[in-house]
Amino acid sequence: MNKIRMMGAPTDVGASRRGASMGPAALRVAELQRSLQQHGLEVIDGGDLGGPANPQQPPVQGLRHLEQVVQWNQAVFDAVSGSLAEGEVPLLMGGDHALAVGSIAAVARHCRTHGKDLRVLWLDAHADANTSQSTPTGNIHGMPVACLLGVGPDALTRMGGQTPAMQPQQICQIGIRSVDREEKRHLRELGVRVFDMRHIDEYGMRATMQEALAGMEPDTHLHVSFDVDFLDAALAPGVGTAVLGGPTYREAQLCMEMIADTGRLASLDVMELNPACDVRNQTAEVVVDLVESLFGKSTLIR
Ligand code: HAR
Ligand code: MN
Ligand code: MN
Ligand code: MN
Repeated sequence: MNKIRMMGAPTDVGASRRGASMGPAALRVAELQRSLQQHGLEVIDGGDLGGPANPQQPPVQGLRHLEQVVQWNQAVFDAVSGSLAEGEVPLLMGGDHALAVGSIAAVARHCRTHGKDLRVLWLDAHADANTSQSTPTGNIHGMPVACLLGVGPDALTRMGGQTPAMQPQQICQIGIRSVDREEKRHLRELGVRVFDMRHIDEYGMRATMQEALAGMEPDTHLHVSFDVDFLDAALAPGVGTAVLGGPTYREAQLCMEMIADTGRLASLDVMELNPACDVRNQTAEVVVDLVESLFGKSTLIR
């Protein structure tokens, strides 16, 4: 595994509930860096990116804080691009999930210029495929998947230089259990592969992940966008939009371990951790534990 570079994006401008801006600090308190280093990984903490404050304004034409979301995404895009160019594995610590636009646009551009096959795994309770028309909240953290597939405000859809940044076949969603009505139609039209909780209930996490990870090539760059609310709300209360009925601790571990086993993980987002909603930083600790597995903890002791 190449050198991992942690980078914090302490903002919640894409959400309406405040607190995801404290996510990077909570991950550092839970010793993310040292925990990964314990497994022999080379990890540096590049500190936090900068951006505008949260103005706490209502949405304008279905979009809350578009200007601030764009500025933060530009900072993320530049930092992730720089890290990939150095041959590193960027580990983005959110911050709200709207920042996945900058992160994944950078990864997609890197893959285009290096002839790599991009695959994105979107671990989330939500599909994040709303538009300014379909959104019930105006919160842009409910829109990054649509933006990456070319539907959304120009400043976000054009972030990586090519629109759309990726094709629907390149993304696969897991753990989904909260989708808005119009968003559902939109997902179907786009043709995004969704392994929702019903699928995991019926087939189990093992078969689900086997399907989701099938067809990996030697030149595949696997990006994982991990929204912490993917996890069951009882296990991970420290998120702004918790949803019951998510993966248990063991199911989440297996998910991470199977990703690690592919040996293709090359960039990661850890998003939506909200210490203001947490209890004694327990969610951050669970996340650190899972991220260790994602980078091969259990493989090392096998
Ligand atoms: N679908 C809802 C909306 O668009 C909530 C989605 C945002 N929540 C997240 N993203 N944490 O995964 O407002
Ligand atoms: Mn999300
Ligand atoms: Mn979510
Ligand atoms: Mn790469």
